[in-house]
Amino acid sequence: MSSNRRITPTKQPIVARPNQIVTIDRYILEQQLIYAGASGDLSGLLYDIALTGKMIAREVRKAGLVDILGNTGDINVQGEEVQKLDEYANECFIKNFDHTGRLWVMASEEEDDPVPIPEKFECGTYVLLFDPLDGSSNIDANVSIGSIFSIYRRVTENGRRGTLEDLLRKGCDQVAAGYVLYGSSTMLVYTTGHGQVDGFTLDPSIGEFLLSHPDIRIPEKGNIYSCNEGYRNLMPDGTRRFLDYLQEEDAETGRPYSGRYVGSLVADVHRTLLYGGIFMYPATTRAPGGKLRLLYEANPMSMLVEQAGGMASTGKEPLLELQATALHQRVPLFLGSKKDVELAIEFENGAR
Ligand code: AFP
Repeated sequence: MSSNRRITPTKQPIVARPNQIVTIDRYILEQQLIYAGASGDLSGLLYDIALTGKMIAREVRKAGLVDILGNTGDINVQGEEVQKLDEYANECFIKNFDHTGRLWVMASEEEDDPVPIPEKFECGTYVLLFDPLDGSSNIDANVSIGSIFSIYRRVTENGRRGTLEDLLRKGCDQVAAGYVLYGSSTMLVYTTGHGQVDGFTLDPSIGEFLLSHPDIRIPEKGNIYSCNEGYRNLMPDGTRRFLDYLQEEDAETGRPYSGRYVGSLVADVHRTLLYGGIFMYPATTRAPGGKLRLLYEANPMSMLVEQAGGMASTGKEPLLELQATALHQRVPLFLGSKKDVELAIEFENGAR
């Protein structure tokens, strides 16, 4: 059987009832049981994401203590070298996944080239792409940051290891995607498709992610826009006219919209998923291809938003239909509530 197959559910997904405590382990296991014939490898990858998120969260929580615990390069009290957080997060992903036997190849936003599975370990059928610590320029200001991941089935079958061909894909081929948000609490939000997006909050006292946001649905229309308006003069005409439109007063269409921009994609997308509205990072004259990375940022976030009932676009075409041609390719991104993104596209295309 081709490893690129999609398994369809044979039972209805479980929906947690209020006041029920559901750990992420139990949830993943129960979700797996509704897919007859599932190998358990995807479940295993999700467990490993949860573990990696907890390990990174532990270090992020200590970030403000750097002057007390030691600076990057220092030797800490355990005799270990203090690492930069983004380097730690990258290493954490690689070390937690390279030996599991579930992956064919990996790619990290922090690495120039694909990350192969070492010869000494078994390979599997899945492909993992990740941004280990997105928004890291915010760390010192104690602003929310996050890790983002994207999972595919491999397309090459031959040889012992995956290749670039397994990594350069369309977002619509993803089998799972999600993020871990290191905010006022640590949350893991993921989807494996089928119109289901779930959020889990880490209870630090027991070290478990608990189901806190089952079946997240994004409102069809919101009243918040999220965009770095510092670059307004560098943006295309259509984007500037769209911003003008959102800022006009019109009670019937709920304008003006409120502006919210953290500058940390995970935080901005998380708010957009929960409250609705639109997040946009358009092309600018300084970054004509956009700033955000297609494979590590735009694709996984777009899958999440679309599975929650929203929409994602480059401004010209459906984002998830874009064929990647380079590992670190950038792309303009518009995502959020369906009606808001549709409107943005009309402005981008000059229809308004
Ligand atoms: P850093 O990882 O350098 O902080 O970049 C964060 C990011 O990739 C993404 O998380 C934000 O949405 C976006 O860049 C912010 O970019 P601007 O600073 O240009 O608004």
